[in-house]
Amino acid sequence: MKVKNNIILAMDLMDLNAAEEVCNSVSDYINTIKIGYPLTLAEGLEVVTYFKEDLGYKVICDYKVADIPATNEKIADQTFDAGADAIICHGFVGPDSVEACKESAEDHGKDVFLLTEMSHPGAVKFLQSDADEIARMGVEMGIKNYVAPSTRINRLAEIRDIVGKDAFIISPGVGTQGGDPKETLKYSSALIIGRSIYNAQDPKKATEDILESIR
Ligand code: NUP
Repeated sequence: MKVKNNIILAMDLMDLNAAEEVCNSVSDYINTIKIGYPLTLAEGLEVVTYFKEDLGYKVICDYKVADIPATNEKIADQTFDAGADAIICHGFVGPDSVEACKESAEDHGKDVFLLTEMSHPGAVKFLQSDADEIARMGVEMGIKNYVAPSTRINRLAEIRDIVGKDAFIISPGVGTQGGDPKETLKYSSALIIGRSIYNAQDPKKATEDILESIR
């Protein structure tokens, strides 16, 4: 996946007009939007179609799919049918569940991202101890795209080591959660940034400042 300026906007505003306004204000710099449950549940799955078809963005659906294979398949199929370019699925559910998302992605000619370790403090309690194994599973399964945290650079570096230099890693946790954009891009292919942009007084200026900091 090619991401303009290596920045993905996490659009977690829950009002479509407000979301569109922010996206438009940064569209000189950002062409890839991550849509998760907040906006989808507030405004419906049609937002995916709207951002993809009407506004022309690449859309990654952050649905952290984590169910049995049969249900994962249904979730992924609907997400891709709505127009998503990619879906994020959890790895801790195991290879059969991940395979269901991967097959759906392949059937639709789209991408799957495997979530390894999460960025928030609580991820240390359970997920961290299995994150390397999750990444290894992804490699064995032939998965090319990963999500790994910018808030723990040492863990991001380890996950990069496991998935290899050609894998595409996208990293949340930049800005509000404490991750540094430039450090993160030493190991990651693209940054996922939400509140630091959409909650800024001037989202365009906030984006320009981040771009400046990673030059
Ligand atoms: O480990 C993860 N951490 C994380 O923050 C995996 C994620 N998918 N996210 C998402 O990235 C989170 O749900 C939000 O949409 C975005 C980060 O937003 P912000 O902290 O920049 O506002």
